[in-house]
Amino acid sequence: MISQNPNPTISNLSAGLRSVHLTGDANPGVDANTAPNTSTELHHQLHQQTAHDPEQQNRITKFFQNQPADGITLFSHRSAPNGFKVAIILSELNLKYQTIFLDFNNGEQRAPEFVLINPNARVPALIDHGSENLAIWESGSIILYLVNQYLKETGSCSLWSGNLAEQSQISSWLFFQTSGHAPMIGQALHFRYFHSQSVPSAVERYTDEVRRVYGVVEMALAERRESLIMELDSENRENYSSGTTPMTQSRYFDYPVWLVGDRATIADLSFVPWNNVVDRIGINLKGEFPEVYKWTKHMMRRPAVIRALRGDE
Ligand SMILES: N[C@@H](CCC(=O)N[C@@H](CS)C(=O)NCC(=O)O)C(=O)O
Repeated sequence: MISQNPNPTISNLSAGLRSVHLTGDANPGVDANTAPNTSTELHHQLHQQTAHDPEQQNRITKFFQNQPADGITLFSHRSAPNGFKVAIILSELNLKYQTIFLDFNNGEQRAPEFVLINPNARVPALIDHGSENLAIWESGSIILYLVNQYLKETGSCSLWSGNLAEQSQISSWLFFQTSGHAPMIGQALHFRYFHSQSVPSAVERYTDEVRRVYGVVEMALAERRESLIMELDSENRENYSSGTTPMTQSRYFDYPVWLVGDRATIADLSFVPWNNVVDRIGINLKGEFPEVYKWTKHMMRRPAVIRALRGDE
């Protein structure tokens, strides 16, 4: 059950993007030669890789020994776009939650208690304490849980839909974001900034793939724009159709358009934190993907998005 939580933030650790291994192996200490054969060995290895600072390890252990009776805990990281993706949805739904920002430098994401709730040892993960400490991992799955629960409890959810056909349209974009958009930017960042060797072909391959993904989104938004202008700017419709007046002159040219329906949904909002860092791989949204740029700007102006990106709960 989703409910209000008065607890304050537990931690405010900051590590910065340079310390984030966006794309490294989930368990970098486990290689093919030393891979464990049994769950006991695996458990032992995970213990070995946990925080070197005992106080920090205590922090995670203590939390799991004495979990809140109600409310939501989000496990995130100060520089993790996938964590902010979930924070944006929590904030948009106006849910009370606390964030534990894990310290990757100290291996907190591999603390045994954390790995029990997220076998992939990454953020985000979320615990719904009011639902018998139900633990959910993978950003897309967490987002779907939150909107479905909200819909069930309140009877409507503008970020989602009660209609199966619309749900499937929204899910298509959400899955495209989590499987195509985020990982490709993650890989491009990795090969540009963190990889041990310079591999220009990998930088090029992943940056091109991000551009391809943005091309898909740009095309979809441009189609929505055209339909919107044709519908709302009816007195100029003929001129737009014949090409005598460019659509850029329409007063609806900067009007918000959305991937599904006529409102922002989780399909749109899931893209925000990654759009926010894409300039670091040399992509200029404003110049290269103008509809994506306008769409991102509209979302970045939403008070709930501003709160979430600031780290306010
Ligand atoms: N598919 C996962 C990706 C999670 C992920 O890669 N998280 C990164 C931060 S954005 C992480 O936890 N990295 C820590 C590490 O690699 O150890 C999701 O969408 O939740």
